[in-house]
Amino acid sequence: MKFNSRLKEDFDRDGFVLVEGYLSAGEAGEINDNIQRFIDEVLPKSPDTTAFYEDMDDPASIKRLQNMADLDPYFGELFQSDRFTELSGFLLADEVVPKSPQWFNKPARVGTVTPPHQDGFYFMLEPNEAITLWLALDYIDEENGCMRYVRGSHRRGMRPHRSSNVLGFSQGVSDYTDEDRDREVAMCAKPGDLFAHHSMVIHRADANQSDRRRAALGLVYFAARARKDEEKAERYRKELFARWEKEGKI
Ligand SMILES: O=C(O)CCC(=O)C(=O)O
Repeated sequence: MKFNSRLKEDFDRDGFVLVEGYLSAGEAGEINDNIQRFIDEVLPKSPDTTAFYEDMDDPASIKRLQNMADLDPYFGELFQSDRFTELSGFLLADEVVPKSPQWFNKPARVGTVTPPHQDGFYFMLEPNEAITLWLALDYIDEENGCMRYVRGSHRRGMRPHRSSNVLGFSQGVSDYTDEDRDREVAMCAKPGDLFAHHSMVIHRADANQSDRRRAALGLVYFAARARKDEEKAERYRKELFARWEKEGKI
């Protein structure tokens, strides 16, 4: 597949890029139908850790589905398809290793915030080179919790994170400032639009205050040159925490 070099320039400069209409509305609709099938048929037979809920007593309040590629061939194939691996490879300038697809939902009215974070904090890669393709499955705007990216933050290193009390996002940037807020770009989307974001870019989303659902599929790919070195990552993590503690940031 041939991609526009402008796309890569924007991604490298900003840490994220929007590709409008990457899938058609019909294709996004097919994914939505398969999410519903997964919820109705696969989820009841899957481990409890497959879904997180806003309210444990309300099965309609699912906020996250994970391990979908392992549990269902439709999502396995979608995730591995050239359509997504080639775009990820182009933007990361490398071969890519598919990691995991997740469904991110903010149910109407009850969907809670996504705290500001860098995905790379969870990934622990050396170098920290990975991408998330975030595929909008609904009309998404400021009212139902659109994504907000801090432009260029992927070039300014790993920020201190501390535990957030948001289920599903255990860590959030602990020193999020007005300067970060000033650099935020609120990104609206329609079904089929795709955001590609780098593992080091800070992003967050508000709660869903609307009567509409806000759902997206997040597909994560690691660059082949990125290694998950558990020992090194753990050492690095300890050093970071010691430094942040000294600086009074956590
Ligand atoms: O959908 C959201 O609110 C958050 C998704 C996210 O943090 C991610 O895809 O990295």
